[in-house]
Amino acid sequence: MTDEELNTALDHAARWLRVSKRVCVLSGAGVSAESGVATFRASNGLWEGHRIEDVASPDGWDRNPNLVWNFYNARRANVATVKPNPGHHAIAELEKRWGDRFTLVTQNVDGLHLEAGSVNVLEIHGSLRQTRCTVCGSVENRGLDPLGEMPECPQCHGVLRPHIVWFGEGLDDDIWSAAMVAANGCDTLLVVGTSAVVYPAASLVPIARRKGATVIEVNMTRTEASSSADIGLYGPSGVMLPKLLQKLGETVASATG
Ligand code: BV8
Ligand code: ZN
Repeated sequence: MTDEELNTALDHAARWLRVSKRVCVLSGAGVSAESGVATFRASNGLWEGHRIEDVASPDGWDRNPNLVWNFYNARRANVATVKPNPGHHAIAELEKRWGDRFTLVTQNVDGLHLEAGSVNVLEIHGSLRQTRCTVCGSVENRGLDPLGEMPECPQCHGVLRPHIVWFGEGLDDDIWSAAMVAANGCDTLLVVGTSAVVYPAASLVPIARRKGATVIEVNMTRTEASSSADIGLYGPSGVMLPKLLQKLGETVASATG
């Protein structure tokens, strides 16, 4: 995008946001990229030679739970060393403007939105910080300290698994219903840092659009969601979102100045 095209798109997005009553954000791995968290497609969907869909799946767990814990322990260790970036903070700032009329739906499991101060966050794919017991089902937040190989449930000594939605697993009904309510009810959907290829998360874009929401895409490149986007802000989300926030402030100032 030329500077002029970007400025026009930012003005357009800020003017629309200014009159929006309810805002929903759908975020993906791209929003954490500038924090140093690898995205899925940048690694061509591979981790140490394994297809992520093979490791992050019930079959992968049944085949080799140790390998799966190695995969998640490596990501937990990485996330423990990183911090939210200006893109996470800008989304937390946006939430402050709309309060309970703002919902962040994230596909990310790194918890960086929560660390940046976002409050109403739907972690539809779970969290690296949480484990679930495969026997008693207890879900615990264990932070990012090392859990070692094949951690056991303190209550019943059953094997713990990451409390993460794997490929081929259904999403939590209540969390997914809340995400759909947010997408159906918003008049602006910001789609940030996602390739929009994973379902049902990606379906939130057409769901919002069908209800007449304006879709603003923030990404480095065009994606599967681009054809549904009214406005595209193409550049790093850690740069684009703070610029959008600034424009929004200017819009407010100019409207009330
Ligand atoms: C289900 C947890 C049924 C794991 C994840 C064929 C066609 C369509 C669908 C399917 C199909 N075959 C199978 C399916 C269903 C499948 C699916 O969608 N597969 C895809 C791969 C085709 N979905 C499922 O299996 C779901 N479950 O359908 O179950 C069911 C129903 C009821 C009952 C029982 C069963 C479960 C999906 C959840 C899988 N778990 N995560 C983990 O994280 O370890 S998904 C995983 O992909 C991550 O959560 C990740 O967030 C997500 C999506 O990826 P993105 O976030 O978009 O990341 P990606 O790297 O792709 O893109 C990054 C983007 O950022 C890029 O666009 C890039 O340009 C941009 N970017 C980079 N840097 C920046 C940037 N943007 C801005 N700024 C930057 N600096
Ligand atoms: Zn247990």
